[in-house]
Amino acid sequence: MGYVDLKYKPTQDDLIALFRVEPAKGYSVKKVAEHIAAESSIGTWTEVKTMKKRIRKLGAKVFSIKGKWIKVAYPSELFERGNMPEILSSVAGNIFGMKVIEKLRLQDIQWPKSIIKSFRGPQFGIPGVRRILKVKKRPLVGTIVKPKLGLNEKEHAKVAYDAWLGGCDLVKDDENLSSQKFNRFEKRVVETLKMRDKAEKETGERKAYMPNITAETNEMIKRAKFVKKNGGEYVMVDILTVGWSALQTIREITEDLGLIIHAHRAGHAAFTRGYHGISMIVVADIARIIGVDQLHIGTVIGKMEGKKEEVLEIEEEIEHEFIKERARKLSEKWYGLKPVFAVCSGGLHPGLVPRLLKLMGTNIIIQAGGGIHGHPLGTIAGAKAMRQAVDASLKGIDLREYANSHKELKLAIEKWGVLK
Ligand code: CAP
Ligand code: MG
Repeated sequence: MGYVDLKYKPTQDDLIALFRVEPAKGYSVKKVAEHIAAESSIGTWTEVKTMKKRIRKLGAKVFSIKGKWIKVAYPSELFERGNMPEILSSVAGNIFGMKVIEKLRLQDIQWPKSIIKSFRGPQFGIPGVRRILKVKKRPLVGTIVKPKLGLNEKEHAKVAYDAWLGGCDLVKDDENLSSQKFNRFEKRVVETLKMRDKAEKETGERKAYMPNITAETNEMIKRAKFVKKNGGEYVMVDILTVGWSALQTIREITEDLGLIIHAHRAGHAAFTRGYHGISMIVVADIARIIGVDQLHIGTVIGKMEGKKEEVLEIEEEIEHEFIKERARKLSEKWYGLKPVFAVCSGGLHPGLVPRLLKLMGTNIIIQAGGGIHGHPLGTIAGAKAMRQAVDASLKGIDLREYANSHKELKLAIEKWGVLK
């Protein structure tokens, strides 16, 4: 059955996938495109006698082949509304394992309104988070409690308190901290929220704690309810290790509980790097559609890989209402989905702030773990130095000059330098 139809014009209601294809030896891109469209919609490796005329209409259509890049249109009735796992089992399932493919990368998806509207989308997004934290315009400053594992609940809470005292708006658990023997979830939440309240009173600023609820789904529901009961406003979830189905459940629960979702992407680089896998753009799409409020997207200049063009594309994908079509990028309409806060984190320190803001703009969350707790004078000074770096950048003052009258920043720059 022909799945390649270069004359096909996709309808508004089709889901469109953009793939980069490296065929196995002896196969053309066109031949492989045929296999991809078949296997990800209604076909298999051979014609079947059970096929019916009406079913053929459901077949995916390859409507564009340009070099290694193909576009495939899927009738949206192939997909169950509100069921992200099933959608991905189709467009991001068996096809990666087919022998006819050397490498395959799912680069982007254009989602039809009927599918987008079958999910909740972000409850708060950027405007809601800014309203709750009472920070209108400047970038939010956050930290991750370090060492990432090993502190007990009270030590954890004290590090958080110092970070808030020094000027952090947000403090999060690290991605691999859940409820270990040395730091139980419930006790940590109670102790850390107590410190949050203390820091709010002493600074007069809103402060927020993002406890990591990553666990088996029923356990995550319990932990989210515990956070709410104890006056928390956020949950943090490692969205890839918990899985899309669990994230959908957490989004349902947070709707009733009114909790902000901070999405960590630990594990993404197992399949978002290089030419075989799924791009971070697609991960960002899915996260926004299901409805996270904040998402780690990279820093370009920190310790994690992520080229400038890609990180900026991810920021555009999660913040804008319309995305224009361009090379290696499908257009997108988000039909009113709230913008998701871009979280820039990983290897950051005060000396990188000016360049980061120049690259990413100021409507972001800047997170520094080592870059705060590694400050020569400790956490409070580290948080102060981050805020001083943000203030200097927003005022357009050179960091080294600003450091002359801000000792915490001066010490940070002496230790880690400044990226012009
Ligand atoms: C950063 C971090 C974050 C990374 C994740 C870490 O700590 O807590 O998990 O930012 O990377 O554990 O590395 P540092 P990404 O500030 O000490 O580097 O945001 O790219 O997903
Ligand atoms: Mg971490």
